Amino acid sequence: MRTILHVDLDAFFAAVEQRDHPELRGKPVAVGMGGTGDRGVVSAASYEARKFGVHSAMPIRTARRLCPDCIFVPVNGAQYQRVSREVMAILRRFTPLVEPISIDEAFLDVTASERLFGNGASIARQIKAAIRGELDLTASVGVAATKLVAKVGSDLRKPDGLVVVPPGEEAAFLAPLPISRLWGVGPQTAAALRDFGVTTIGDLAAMDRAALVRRFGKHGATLVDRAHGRDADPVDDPDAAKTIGHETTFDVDTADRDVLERTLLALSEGVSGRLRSAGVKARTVTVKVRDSSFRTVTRQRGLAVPTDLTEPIWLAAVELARPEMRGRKIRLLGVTASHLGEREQLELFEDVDPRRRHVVEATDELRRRYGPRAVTRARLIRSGLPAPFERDFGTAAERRGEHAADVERSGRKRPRAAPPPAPDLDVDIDVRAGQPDPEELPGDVPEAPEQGVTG
Ligand code: TTP
Ligand code: MG
Ligand code: MG
Repeated sequence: MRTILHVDLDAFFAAVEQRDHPELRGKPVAVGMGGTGDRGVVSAASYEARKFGVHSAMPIRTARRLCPDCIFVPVNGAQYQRVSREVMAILRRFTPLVEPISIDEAFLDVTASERLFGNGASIARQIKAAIRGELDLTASVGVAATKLVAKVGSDLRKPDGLVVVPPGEEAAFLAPLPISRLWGVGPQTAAALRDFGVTTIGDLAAMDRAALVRRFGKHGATLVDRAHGRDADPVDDPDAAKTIGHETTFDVDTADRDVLERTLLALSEGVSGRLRSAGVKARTVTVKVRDSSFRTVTRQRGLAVPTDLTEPIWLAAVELARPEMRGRKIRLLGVTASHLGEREQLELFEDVDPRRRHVVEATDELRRRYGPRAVTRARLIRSGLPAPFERDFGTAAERRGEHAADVERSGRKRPRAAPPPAPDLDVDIDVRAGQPDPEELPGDVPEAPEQGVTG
């Protein structure tokens, strides 16, 4: 039995602004992305502003209408990053097992710290006191035996909340809450569940597991587990060697450059998706090439800009692999990302086109809900190549340095075999139909994969 805390700062950006500018304290404040003019969007709203219905992601124009007295201030990203590091430093005093999941929140596994600092509830109170005393900010904390329940708990009594769910009481704690509180239940899943008469987490927990699996596939079983508060996901050990990799062995060794480069694309897609779901970016790409004589070469290089997108990883992989593949029949290819950066919302402040990121994240969400094959890159459709994700999101085995063994053992990636039968909710959406692929780099893509779609 573990003791896990989820800590999340209250109205983070707005609270930092109120702290740094005392004239804003006690007032309705909205921090605006893209400027504070009518074209901007609210990043964070102080709790005073929320009383008027102002919230994150709302157009500033709307916020101004709902709350004419609101004070709009521009985003100061560098300052929030600085404060975020100070928060994380406080958390690390209580355990080395701190897994930041965004700029203002983290999971902590304090199981081994309880003898030193007291039980989970006591550690939570000490953390809240330190954040208040040293940083003049408030945080809400959930304490439970699983990440899932701790996260629901921290959100329940905001601001300045503390919710402790004793072991064994997870299901009873979750039961009265609406299903939208559960991880992995977006608006569409919620609507589909309503067709079954499910509105609370308790309704979901009482559902027939087999019926949910018929309707939602494997995700259905996960949903039932989560509704009971069961979630085996451990807090990530920041000291563990971290890499995220995919590799595949061909059924028949091949020298076909088109197939090889498409395979690198599918592998890069899988790697980038898992980087995003882990909230990290990579600075190094490694390829592994094994030919028919079992000669195995690995080559690696750094990236100019850390990334969690497919194309930069793929371009690096192709560049590294090409000289090793030329004139050889290839048996195995692998792509691994390493030197992973901090799990912070770096993307809030970088200059990747937000529309591009938006589409990438929407695609991730579809895959999360409907399975790995729900969205397939146009260049991979009917190519018979492996789906980019054939494993569960968030599986951390590779990051513990077990990836080679793990993939070898599974032996299930068969690039030339027919794709597995689609689950009933599976739809192949050509993300490029009618619009440019937002993840595509203009003009700079290796040429082969556009041609000769097989199968
Ligand atoms: P959250 O923790 O989701 O929100 P919050 O801290 O503002 O409020 P709460 O008390 O409910 O936790 O997000 C942390 C920060 O991330 C938030 O202060 C601003 C930023 N952010 C955005 O820029 N856009 C968004 O859509 C969201 C949700 C957050
Ligand atoms: Mg917050
Ligand atoms: Mg947060």
